[in-house]
Amino acid sequence: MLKFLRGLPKVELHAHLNGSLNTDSIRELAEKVYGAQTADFSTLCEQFVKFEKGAKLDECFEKFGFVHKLTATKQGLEYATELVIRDFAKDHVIYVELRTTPKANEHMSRRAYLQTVLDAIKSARDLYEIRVKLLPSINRGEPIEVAEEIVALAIEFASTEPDIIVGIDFSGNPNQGKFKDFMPALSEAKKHDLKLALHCAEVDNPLEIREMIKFGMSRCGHGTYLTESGYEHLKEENIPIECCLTSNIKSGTVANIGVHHLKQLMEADAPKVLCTDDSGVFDTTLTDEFFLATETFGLTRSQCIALTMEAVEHAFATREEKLLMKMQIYSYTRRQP
Ligand code: 6MZ
Repeated sequence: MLKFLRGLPKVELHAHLNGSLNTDSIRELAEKVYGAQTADFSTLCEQFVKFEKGAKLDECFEKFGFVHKLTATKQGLEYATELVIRDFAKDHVIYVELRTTPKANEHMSRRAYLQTVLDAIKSARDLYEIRVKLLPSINRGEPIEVAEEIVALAIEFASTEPDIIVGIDFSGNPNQGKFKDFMPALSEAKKHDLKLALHCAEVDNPLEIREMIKFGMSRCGHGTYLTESGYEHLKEENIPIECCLTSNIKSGTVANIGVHHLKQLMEADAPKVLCTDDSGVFDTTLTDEFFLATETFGLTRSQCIALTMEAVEHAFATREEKLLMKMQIYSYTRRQP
């Protein structure tokens, strides 16, 4: 099964750029861009992927600071983007939607950040067999004005790069900020035909969950704390839940893998996609996530193929791109014993 899953052409729809650098790539990045590494750095890397049992979601967010230091320069960000794309391609991911919050610092403006990631995506297209799209992220822990700037940049960049910039992600620590405050910025993005991928119900916040469902979205990130009626509504609207198994377990938002809502979604034949979230921070790959699903819920090969096809269906890709991906998957499965 593992061999089959490794080779299976997969589609990744929920991957945060700075969370997707695995430890080896972090080392590579640090060595290439910042010179030889010290023993202290290796210890830091080990701590990066270490999660104590019962870790809290807040602790995950502290981990990103480590990578953010490495991607704070144009050169670091550019190389990190290439490494992330390379690592997904290595795992036979044929399509990835990366999401990232443009950050401003002494080296870069938010515009320069976005341009750097965009340029790195364009260069990587010639190097790896993978299609890459980009969703600029709004970090809910930051001020509304920053969200407005990010949406304005996304709209502007999407007008020249509509093949790459396809939507907006709403993420960040769900214990910070209020969704309601970001609604005008998100409405603006929607008005300009950008798709919305919202982190929704990652924590138990019934009022906010209701607001988000009413507001609408193209895809729902995590959906852990949705109520029955929430699940039913998403199913009726054909809105998939981006299920990130390892992320949910390690960050403690789902008690154990046996009770993960993927099972419920499979049984209800509701829309869902398997994703990694932060393959670096959570030390996983999309193959690992599929394998975990097969081991835990007894998914068959056909169910895994159906899941990867479902991801194609929910990708923010064109009809032609979807057709090509389906053909690739079909051709792989036909060659299997
Ligand atoms: C919510 C998350 C997340 O943007 O610097 N991020 N937001 N829930 C999660 N579940 C664990 N995992 C990552 O990538 C890292 C950023 O993505 C968001 C956080 O804002 C984090 O700082 P970028 O590329």
